[in-house]
Amino acid sequence: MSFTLPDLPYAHDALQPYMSRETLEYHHDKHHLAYVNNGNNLLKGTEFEGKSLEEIVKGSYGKNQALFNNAGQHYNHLHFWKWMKPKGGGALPGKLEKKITEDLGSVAKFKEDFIAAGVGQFGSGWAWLSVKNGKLEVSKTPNGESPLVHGATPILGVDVWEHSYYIDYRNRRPDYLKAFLDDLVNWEYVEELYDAAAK
Ligand code: MN3
Repeated sequence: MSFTLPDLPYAHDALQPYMSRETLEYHHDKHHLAYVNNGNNLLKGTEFEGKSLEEIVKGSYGKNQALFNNAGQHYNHLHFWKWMKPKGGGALPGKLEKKITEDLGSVAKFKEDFIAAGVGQFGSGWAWLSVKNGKLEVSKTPNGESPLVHGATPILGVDVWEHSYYIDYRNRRPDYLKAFLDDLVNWEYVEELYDAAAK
């Protein structure tokens, strides 16, 4: 399959003041579009044409770095837009809260560890909550990598590339991560992905 840029599931200014219209205009309309266009060019003539996005990401990892970078970032951003919503954050759905408490100690401890993963990622990358062998885990990855290539299923991720926060937060990556968790996350979508991964 070829890659296509989806519309944002909300208006460009709908996440203000936590993420500005300008950030989304650059991040979605330009950065994500570039991954889509570059990915489509790099996909042509490879063994991965006709495969699903997940198959392309996993198959190109460690084999075709340029294709992996763009396909991986396309996969990450497809979810990233849906991991946020206007008036996001707030209380977690019950089933997800219970699982986080069981596997990671408490919601507060999870948030602390997730922020630490994002702050601790040196340079560009992502922080994650994923399901591996039935258990939740927090991790970080460089560049366009995701837990998908490490045998896990991502259910929440945050982009810590500077293009994701520098217009709004400058160098304050911890403040961006806190706002992401407290005011932007679409927890219903996270629970939906957890349910699908737990099946
Ligand atoms: Mn990005």
